[in-house]
Amino acid sequence: MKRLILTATALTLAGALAACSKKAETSPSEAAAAPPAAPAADAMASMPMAAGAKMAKGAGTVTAVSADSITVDHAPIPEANWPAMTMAFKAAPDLAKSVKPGDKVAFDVKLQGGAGEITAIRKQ
Ligand SMILES: [Cu+2]
Repeated sequence: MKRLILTATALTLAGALAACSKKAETSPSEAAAAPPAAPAADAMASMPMAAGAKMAKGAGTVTAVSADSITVDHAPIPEANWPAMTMAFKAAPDLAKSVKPGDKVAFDVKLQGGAGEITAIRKQ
């Protein structure tokens, strides 16, 4: 009889541990992928591009342009925690075509995973 109780206790513990580790697996990914308000799975399925992305504004001088990128010597961007620097941003071909090295510009940038994509750019 005693042995039976011990076995039952062991099974209960194993079940509790399994539940624990399952919970631990889901928490970090939810925290990393979803903004606080988003109910993870649904929001991510309907708008994958928006997950974790953040918009910011920048200003600077264009130093180089390629078919799908714009390099800007930009002022600090507090939203991204970036100091002033020269860096290449991904940009749609139409946007890249609209500027040339030497242009002073203001731009909107979508920040995601430490990279930035220019979504709008205006000469100043
Ligand atoms: Cu930068």
